[in-house]
Amino acid sequence: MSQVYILGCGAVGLLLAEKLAKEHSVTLITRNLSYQAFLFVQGKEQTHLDIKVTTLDQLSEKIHTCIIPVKAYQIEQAISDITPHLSDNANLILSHNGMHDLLSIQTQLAPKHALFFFSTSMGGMKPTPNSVIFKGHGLSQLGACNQIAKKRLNTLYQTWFATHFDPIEVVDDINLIRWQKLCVNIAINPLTALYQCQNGALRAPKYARKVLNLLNETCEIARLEGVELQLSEELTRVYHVMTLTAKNTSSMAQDIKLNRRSEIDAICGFVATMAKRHSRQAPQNERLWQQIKQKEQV
Ligand code: KPL
Repeated sequence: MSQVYILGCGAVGLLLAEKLAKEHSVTLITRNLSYQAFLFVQGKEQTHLDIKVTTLDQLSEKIHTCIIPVKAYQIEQAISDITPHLSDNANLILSHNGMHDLLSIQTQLAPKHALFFFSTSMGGMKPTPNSVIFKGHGLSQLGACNQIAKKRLNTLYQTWFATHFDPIEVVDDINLIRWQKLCVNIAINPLTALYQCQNGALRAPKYARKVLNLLNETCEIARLEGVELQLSEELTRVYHVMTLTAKNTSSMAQDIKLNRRSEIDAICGFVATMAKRHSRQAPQNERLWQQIKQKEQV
């Protein structure tokens, strides 16, 4: 049994906690101790998560493995909060939607800190702050973001992810999986947020042109960034995720419904900004970015 910490208690954090606690000792690091017990709901079954809960102030030992499944706009803060508590050779696993500058994170880490990225489209919904409803397996991918992580990737995968995360893929090219996940989030999140529908509803023919145009544009901008995505493969992946998570309400649809800040800046906003950097335009992403920003302000 190994020890893993999870920073934050969002839907993905709680879904990961449930899987990892089957074999390991899991500690959730929360802002305060308002909630000591967390519930996992699947179909008609409810179980209490077999985990410990603590705060950063109460941490009594250095952390060796920490998963950081926070929103894209919370990453900087999360990294600066956690780094003083890490052991010299800690493993950090980021898991978020959208794009974030990995170099700016890397500069805050010690030389032997390994940085990984875990991408998942596993579905979860939080009806209350201390419960999560499991909504579908989705696809997961794991990759290394720095040299030291490349050396530890296989061991990290075997220790934490090999058993309970099927289907999961270990990938060599971290940039590729970040762009692939971005394509999934671009095709699903903003449209489900605007139309307040479940992921599976986007498979209807009336959305097909929008999905195709968005992905086509995203593949073009990825190419300018040196990442070769095949439109047909991204379309297949996106429709596969829509099917695997058909009954799920995307995180952005939930954020907009509950008047919370969304991750649109790191999703469509990222593509539109990259396009400008190359003196190009990305009107499909730009339009959705602005539409969701307006909704955030309502
Ligand atoms: O990542 C997701 C999210 O909701 O943020 C998807 C893949 C759309 C699954 O719901």
